[in-house]
Amino acid sequence: MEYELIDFKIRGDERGSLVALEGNGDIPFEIKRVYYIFNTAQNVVRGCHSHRKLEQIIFCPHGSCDFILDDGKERITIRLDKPYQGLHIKNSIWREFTNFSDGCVVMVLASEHYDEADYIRDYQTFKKEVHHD
Ligand code: T46
Repeated sequence: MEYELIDFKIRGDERGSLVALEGNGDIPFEIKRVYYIFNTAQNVVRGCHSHRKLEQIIFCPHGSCDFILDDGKERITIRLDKPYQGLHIKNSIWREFTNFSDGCVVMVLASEHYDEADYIRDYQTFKKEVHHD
C-alpha cells in the first residue's frame, strides 16, 4: 500500500503550537485547493471513491477519525488523531473515512482543482482501472 504519514514540524512556544505548510516544500506538490469537512455524524461513511490523478495530504486538525485505504490488494485503517500529522495519498487508492469524534475537522490540501471526472465512485470500476480485472 502506497501512503505516507508525515509528522510536520511544530513551532511551539509558551503561547501554543503552530504548524506551517508551504506548497512545493513541506507539501511535495503545488497546493491548488484546500477543503475541509466538519459537522459529521460519528458513524457516517464518507469518501468511497478513488482518484485518477489527484494527490492529497489529509489532516485532522481537531478531533479524530479513521481512514480506510484500499489499493485493490489490501485494506488498512489509519487513525488520524494528531493535528500535526498528515496522511499523504496519491491516486489509485480507494478511500473511506468514518468514526468521527465530536467536533472532528478534516482538512485536505489537494494537488488539483475540483474535477468530478477525476473520481472513480464505483468499486468494480476502480478494480478494473487499477488491476485490469
Ligand atoms: C477525498 C475525501 C477525503 C466540491 O464542489 N468541491 C470540492 O473541492 C469537493 C472536495 C467537493 N465538492 C462537492 C462535491 C459534492 O457535491 O461537495 C460535495 C461533497 O463531496 P464528496 O461527496 O466528494 O465528499 P467526500 O467527503 O466523500 O470526499 C472528499 C473529497 O471529495 C475526496 O476527494 O479524497 O474528501
